[in-house]
Amino acid sequence: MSIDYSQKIPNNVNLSNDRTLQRALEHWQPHFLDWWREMGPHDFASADVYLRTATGVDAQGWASYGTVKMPDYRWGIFLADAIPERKIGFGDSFGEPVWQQVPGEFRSQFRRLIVTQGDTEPASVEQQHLLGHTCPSLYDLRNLFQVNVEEGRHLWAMVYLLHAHFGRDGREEAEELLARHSGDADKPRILGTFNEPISDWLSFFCFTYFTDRDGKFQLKSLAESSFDPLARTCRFMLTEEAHHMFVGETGIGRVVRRTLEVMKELGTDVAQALRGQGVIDLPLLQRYLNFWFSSSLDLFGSEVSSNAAGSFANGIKGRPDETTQYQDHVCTDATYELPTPDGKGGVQTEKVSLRNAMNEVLRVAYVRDSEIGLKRWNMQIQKAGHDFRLKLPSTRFRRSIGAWANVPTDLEGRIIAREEYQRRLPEWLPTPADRTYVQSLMQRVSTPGKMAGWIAPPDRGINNLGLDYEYVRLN
Ligand code: BYC
Repeated sequence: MSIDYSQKIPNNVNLSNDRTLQRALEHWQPHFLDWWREMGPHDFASADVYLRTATGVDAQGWASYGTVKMPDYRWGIFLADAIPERKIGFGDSFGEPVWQQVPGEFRSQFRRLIVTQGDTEPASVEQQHLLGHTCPSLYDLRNLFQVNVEEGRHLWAMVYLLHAHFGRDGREEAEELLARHSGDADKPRILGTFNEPISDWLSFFCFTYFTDRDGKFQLKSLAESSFDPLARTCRFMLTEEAHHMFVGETGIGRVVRRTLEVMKELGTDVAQALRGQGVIDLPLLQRYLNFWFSSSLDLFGSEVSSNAAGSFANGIKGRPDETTQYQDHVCTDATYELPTPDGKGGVQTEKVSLRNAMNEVLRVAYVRDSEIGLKRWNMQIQKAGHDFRLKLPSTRFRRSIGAWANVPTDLEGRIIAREEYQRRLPEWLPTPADRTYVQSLMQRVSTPGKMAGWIAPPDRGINNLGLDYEYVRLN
């Protein structure tokens, strides 16, 4: 179904046929806009931004480009087309018809997942609130804003489900999604990573590479859900998510390219010399990768989780690509072997039910996917003739959730003494001096076609436009 843009809330869910729901969402809309003005991109309300907006939900017609002021962006409710006769793809009700309404017995589980998903979307916009002031180019500024408005739309996607399917509780949860704030001492966002500040663009690129990739895997597993409106919503969100990860992967790739250029010019890889020329030395980049990767790993939850088992059994949340990637969709007898700390400084192998290990199954798929960018960046480094290689730390490193939470390990995942861990952290994570240095590079570049000195230009512009196009008119 095509998207109706003539309505106050653009949608392809026939909102005008359900006056009660329409009124409830129209009541929430000004609250959302107030939140956007206060917590969204700071100071850019009057800027003209070259943005894409969804016009249809099919593969071809979903993006149309044009210049928009962000507060006028057409946030709306877009579900991917229904798959006729769709059947439940996993769990105890495998093969039965999917649900158009939430079954009463699973209501609170669904609500919890939808709220958790919804909470991350505005959280990320809040984290990036001030970033526009220090953009390395207008191209990057536009990409930041594209990501921000789409995260805003993803919030709409979850709020629609809450309003349409969870009655009064859902409406209250929708208000709460605007009341919690990233990093707030009293009312923080639900998941840890979404309370980390993103005050520099290196963090932004790491976040869009690693944390948006968690989004990809969580959305893929919710896209398998037996609750069809949730599945359809997530399928459409995934098309938008791909661009966010592109921003991260190419952003880090451009940082690497620029650093390699200066390493060649100077004939050195000495950090101090490179910092003298205003670029990001590769060990510093590695420390940022360690920080954001380890933080994002926690977003998958515990390795052994009865919540995850329940979600799988009840058809609420499947595995990414459940239908195409797996033979056994019920997993009643299957087991999974997990390496866990034995409490005596060693590692043991625990055999658990596969259903209980679903969070870990997702995490393993995520780690594999995260390797792809590293291969590309390392290829650049190798081609430039350097031995240095970027590497993902072990999934045991610096964990706060799950079996490895608070177990001191090195980057290879070897358990070490806590004292050694504390002493060596400055080798592994950004130091205050690293952060100060990166912050010192964050100066706004807003001349069309110009780039900050710490990042190479992208290979191409947006939608076949040149790099010197004025992607944001600052007015
Ligand atoms: N921080 O059984 P457990 C995205 C809580 S990113 C704090 O281990 P479970 C995006 C958990 O909530 C994708 N708390 O795990 C990216 C539970 O608390 P309650 C976001 C945590 O429940 C960039 C307790 O610990 N989507 O879209 O199986 C920009 C025990 O939980 C954390 C989703 O996450 C943590 N890291 O699964 C914008 C999908 N981890 O309820 C957007 C929806 C766990 O007992 N969420 N806890 O008080 C889920 O599927 C699940 O809630 C989780 C955890 C995967 C998060």
